[in-house]
Amino acid sequence: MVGINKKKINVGMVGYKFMGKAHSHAYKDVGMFFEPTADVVMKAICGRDENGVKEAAEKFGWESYETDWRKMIAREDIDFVDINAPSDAHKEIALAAIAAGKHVFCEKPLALNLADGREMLAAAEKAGVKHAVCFNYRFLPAVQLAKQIIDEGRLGEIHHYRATYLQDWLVDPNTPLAWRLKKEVAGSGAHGDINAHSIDLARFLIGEFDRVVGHSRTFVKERPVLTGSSGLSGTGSATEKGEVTVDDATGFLADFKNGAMGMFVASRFAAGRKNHNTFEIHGSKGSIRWDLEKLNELEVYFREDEPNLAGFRRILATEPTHKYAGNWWPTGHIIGYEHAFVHIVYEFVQHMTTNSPFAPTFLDGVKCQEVLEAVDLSIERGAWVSVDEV
Ligand code: SOE
Repeated sequence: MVGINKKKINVGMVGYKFMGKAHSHAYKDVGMFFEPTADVVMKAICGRDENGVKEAAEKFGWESYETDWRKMIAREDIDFVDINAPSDAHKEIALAAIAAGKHVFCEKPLALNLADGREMLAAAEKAGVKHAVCFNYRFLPAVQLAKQIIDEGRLGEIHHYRATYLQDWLVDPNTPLAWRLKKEVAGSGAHGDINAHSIDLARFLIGEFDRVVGHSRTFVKERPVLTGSSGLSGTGSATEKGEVTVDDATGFLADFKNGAMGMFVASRFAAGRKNHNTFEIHGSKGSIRWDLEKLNELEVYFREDEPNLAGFRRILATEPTHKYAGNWWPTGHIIGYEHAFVHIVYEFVQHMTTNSPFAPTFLDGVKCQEVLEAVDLSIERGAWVSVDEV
């Protein structure tokens, strides 16, 4: 609840497109459904195009706007900086915010590459500011339940971890060359954008990676040059084409430090799959399966069940006992994609204001980047690569 005498924490946000909207929504909702120790004040939103950022400020409910992020960071009324601009901007903005003593909330992947991510982590740790990477899917009630089941040992020893993150927005060769298809802006393609989520979920749920081996494809090597952006892709030129410099799909095998075997596939060419983020885990005592497209549900199988009654059961994670669920609606009144952002914002506000434990930090961003780069190296070498090597 917004309280008259409650402490305030002021956010300045860089970026106002897809993630900018998701984050703005989270800042608006967090005080209505949760009781953070400080009210988040949406102080300033920043973007290069004045008309665009002004319109976003009005529509999303920001108090002011800036067209220069340096100016926004320098403002004394900004306590923390939210970075959801394209990936090539993360490092410069984060380092400037950290140097100004501001806390940082950064979209994933943390950086264009591992070296940059490590630099960001070192700077944040040295300055003693709080830092977060927006791996939002950890914060869904069903995913939290999966973590609880595993931590309680109910799956026993983990044997298999299988993750898919499948989209199809590039299967049309005329989909234009958006920033996500340029290595210098995005770092990598499906790998850094969506395998990054699967890697983070795997680390969250079952622990660290040991070694990896991957393969990757760019199915369409040239696409129409972007003429206007909207949503993920935008509109393209009828005549001019440009080179795609990232992967369309990357898959890899993994061994985990706990002995589990992993399989991961990320693709933007999986016709019919829109945002199919799944994991399935098999242990000595049972299995669990989750799918973002049914995000409130967790399928669970326990081997100890009576044989004639055993089978996968579907748990609807909307009970007040399921983490975060009780803050929303009565049982069975499901939540959606945007709510995970509210939950991560809530946890980060608590972390900034009360020093409560928090993850994922820049350290998790770096750990994820290590796995991403180990996979890239394995593709280059055509051999397994130990994650400790990168
Ligand atoms: C685009 O592929 C994208 O929006 C990702 O960038 C997000 O992180 C993911 O949650 C959904 O897909």
